[in-house]
Amino acid sequence: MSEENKNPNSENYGANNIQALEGLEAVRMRPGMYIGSTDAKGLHHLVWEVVDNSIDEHLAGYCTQIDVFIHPDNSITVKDNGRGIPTGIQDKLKKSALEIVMTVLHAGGKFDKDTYKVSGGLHGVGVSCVNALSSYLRAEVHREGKIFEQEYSIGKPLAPVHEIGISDKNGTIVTFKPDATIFESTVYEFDVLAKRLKELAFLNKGLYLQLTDEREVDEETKEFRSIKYHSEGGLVEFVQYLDNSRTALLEKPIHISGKEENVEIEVALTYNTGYQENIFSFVNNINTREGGTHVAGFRRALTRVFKQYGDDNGLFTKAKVNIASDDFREGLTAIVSVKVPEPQFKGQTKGELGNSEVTGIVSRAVGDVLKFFLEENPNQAKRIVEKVILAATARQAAEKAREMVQRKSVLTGSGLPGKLSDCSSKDPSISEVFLVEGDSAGGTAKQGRDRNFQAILPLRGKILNVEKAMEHKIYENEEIKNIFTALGVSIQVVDGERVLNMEKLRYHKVVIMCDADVDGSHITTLILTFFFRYMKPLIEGGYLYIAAPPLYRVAKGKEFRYCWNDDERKDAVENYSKGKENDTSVKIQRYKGLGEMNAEQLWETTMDPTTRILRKVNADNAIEADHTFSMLMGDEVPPRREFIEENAKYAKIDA
Ligand code: 0RA
Repeated sequence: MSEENKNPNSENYGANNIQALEGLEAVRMRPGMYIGSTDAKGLHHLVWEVVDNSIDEHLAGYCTQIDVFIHPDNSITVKDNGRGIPTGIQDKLKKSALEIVMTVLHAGGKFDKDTYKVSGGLHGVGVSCVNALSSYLRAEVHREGKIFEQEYSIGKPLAPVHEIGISDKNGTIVTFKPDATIFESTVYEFDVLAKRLKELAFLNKGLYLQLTDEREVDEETKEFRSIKYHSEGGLVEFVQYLDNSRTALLEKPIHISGKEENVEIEVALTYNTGYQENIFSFVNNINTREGGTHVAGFRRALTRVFKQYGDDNGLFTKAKVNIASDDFREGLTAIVSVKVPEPQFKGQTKGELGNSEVTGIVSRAVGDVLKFFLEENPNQAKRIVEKVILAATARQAAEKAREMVQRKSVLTGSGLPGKLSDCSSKDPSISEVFLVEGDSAGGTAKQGRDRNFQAILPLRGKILNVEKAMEHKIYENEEIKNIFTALGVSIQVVDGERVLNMEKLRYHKVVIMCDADVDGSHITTLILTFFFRYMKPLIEGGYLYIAAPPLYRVAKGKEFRYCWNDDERKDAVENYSKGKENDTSVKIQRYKGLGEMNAEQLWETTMDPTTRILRKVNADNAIEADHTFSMLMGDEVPPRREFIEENAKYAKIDA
């Protein structure tokens, strides 16, 4: 780009570049086609559509700060200090470029191949879609010393673009209110927005991001709830953050950056003493959950360079084990981020990069730096190689242990664990299994259940912490073996990778049922960690749930009510005492554990599909989930308890 073009005041960008393509009516007719869905996900997607444009301004070198506001009525403002959307009159349509960007589909206007775009990436449909799906939108542009404004309703301008003042700054401020007739829910979640903004801060080092929630005022400071994100270290800080409760094997993460054929590469990687592989990948700031050619290139380089290094130094022959490529990735945490001018996305959820040229480019860049690192840092190299050898040994032990479990379950006929009280139904789609904490609660659940479709599997006390255990230990653990065989799933090795075979899954609802106290939350988290690490497809399939037993029973005489939180309890007490203070005939029973309920109570509060509350577990944000589980179950103890208690309160009710 020439210097002249970089001047935000120049009209060189040319309002002419913006093409008119499609009407916004189509977007309102079929919103799902454009933003994926009209549920909470689609609602939040609107924010990313606008923020992505601001990020593009950052990538182009103009924007240093992005502020997002959630207003009390759940409208949103995104403010940036980029160049500002051009406002000049476009020759062809005889309209302001701003109006065209806001009202014409795919008129982002930035068809410059030298710059990378986030917008127009995965779902990228442009800000005009946000406009079409908003009952009200206002765009304010600071550019060329002036302030311009235009307002819209369901995508239609209420007046032409006009000047409303002067300004010595550049930037764009977009405020929109999602159309309540289109979205199932119009309530924004602070945490959802915060998580992605945090990720964007790591991915775009130097950029300042801030989220302010005007719906919530801090009681002490009297200020709005607000959070700021900024990272100078970028991806290096990102992997350090991900591994902050694990024990590092390297002094600091290895950082790789390079550019070839217009593809920009940035990678940060480190090793920890744990057993998990955590590679997260991005293309133009978009999380590629299914990986793709960039991840393939990264893995290829890792295997090639370490194998060469081990062979050259005779390290593997000495150890007398066969090394598989998996072994090079045990305890690895890495972020692979590429910027590709014209990314092709494929795969089920379009979360996989397809551009084949990227594999070689990433592989070369990563290989060169890694090779250099190993040569320069023999001590750290040795630590990694030792870890790889350990991984290979453990993998072979795990394969044996797994075979044993899986073969045994075939040999013993039905193969079902003795502890399982199965249901009569053999139809997985209507069958449920409750994983219950402790034998005694298990007994109550067994009495209380509807045996037609509800099975009970009691689990003894604390189950193994899989975050800290080696894989073979997991298959040797009695409780975990029972879970595998009861559910009817198995782990198989396909092309050297472990995959979960769910073809014979026996229940479409797997419900974790633990006490409603801190210990119970801890056990729930242990079980969740196990599912997250070893049965993720079960979570992704939407089969995993958490039961919510009530916390209180408030009674007066023969009348009573169950309460799931303090507000409900207060309501119930007020109701029964009818304003009378200290009414001693109102009795509050606090349930500390499932054991305090009898079978009938457990059924009506927690197991009866018509009255119970089940929370569906989802793994939407794998990055955040990984960090959470490593924090809860990993090496550093202190942050845990607090976190569990905090999150017990905020857990979402889904089903
Ligand atoms: C069209 C062209 C240019 C920038 C933008 C749109 C733009 C859109 C948004 C949406 C939110 N913030 C934004 N910032 C910029 C290029 C501008 C130029 O070449 O001067």
